[in-house]
Amino acid sequence: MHFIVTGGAGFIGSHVTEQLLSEDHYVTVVDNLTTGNLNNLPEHPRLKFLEKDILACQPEDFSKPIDGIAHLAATPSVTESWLQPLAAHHNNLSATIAVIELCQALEIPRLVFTSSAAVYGNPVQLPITETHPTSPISPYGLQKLVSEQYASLFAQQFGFSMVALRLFNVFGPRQAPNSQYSGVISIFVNAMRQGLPITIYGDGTQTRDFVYVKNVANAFAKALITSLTSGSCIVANVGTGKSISLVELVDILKTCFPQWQSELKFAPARPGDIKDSQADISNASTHLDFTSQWSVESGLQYLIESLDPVKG
Ligand code: UD2
Repeated sequence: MHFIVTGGAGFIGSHVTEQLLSEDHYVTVVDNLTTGNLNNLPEHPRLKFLEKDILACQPEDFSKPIDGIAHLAATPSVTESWLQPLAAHHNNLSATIAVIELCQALEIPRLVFTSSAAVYGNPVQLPITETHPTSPISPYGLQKLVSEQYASLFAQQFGFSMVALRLFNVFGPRQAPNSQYSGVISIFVNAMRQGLPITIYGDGTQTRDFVYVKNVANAFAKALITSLTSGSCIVANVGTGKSISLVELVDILKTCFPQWQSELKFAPARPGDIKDSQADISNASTHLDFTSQWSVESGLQYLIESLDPVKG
């Protein structure tokens, strides 16, 4: 089959691309390389790369037939969405509408949209099912929620099928640790391997459902190929179904970095930080035959093995 992956040179998109290639599919990656990097992609005879913003793409840019599109191109940052709301709106919501137009023009039967646990806002019950109230507390969460609604509306009207995957806390190789708002695992792993201190914001009892990126790539592949009737829409959480606290995370990381002797600092909780998060993944299991194959521990092991040795 032939799939388009938008944002396919990014952290999660490049793993989705690899997964699809490993399943013998043809992949066209579209990426404007703002945050993506060509080094994230393998050279592969079944992979085509188009350096372009998805908002500038025309149907003529692609060769038909296309069996599905996985839309991962976005500004995946809550902070950015507060600082530059219009730019984030453009990249997160308008870009989704551009993808919907491509689905119509190119008669693409399946759209898999990258949504986020951010659509739920502050959880009122755990684990979080897809019927949990949606009440975003950031422009980013709102843009993801409205994108889902656009995709669902157009899928029903024009007869393509849509799967929205609400990702929880994804981690793994190629996740950039370069800002204080990067994923906490990328920040902690980066610091610990260099023997640097780490900081927990809050008391460390906050919990998250950390999901290894290969689990997520699997969910995308299944969402692209699973049999669905035209016009149908599925919304599914993608996590492990288990959560751990930051203190527990640090304990696991200490076993991965036994030589780490630096300081564990505590600082005030970040404003807007949610306390607990844990996915109920029964919808993904029922509709997409999804299972979380890699635990946090095994994912961390793969992540650490994938890193180049620290220089110096
Ligand atoms: C995640 C998503 C975010 C949004 C949100 C919705 C990531 C990277 N971010 O934010 O896009 O979907 O969920 O709820 O997946 N922390 C520390 N020390 C550090 C860095 C972080 O203690 O150096 C804490 C942070 O305050 C938070 C926890 O670690 O309590 C997880 O932080 P995160 O930025 O990895 O993810 P989160 O859940 O805030």
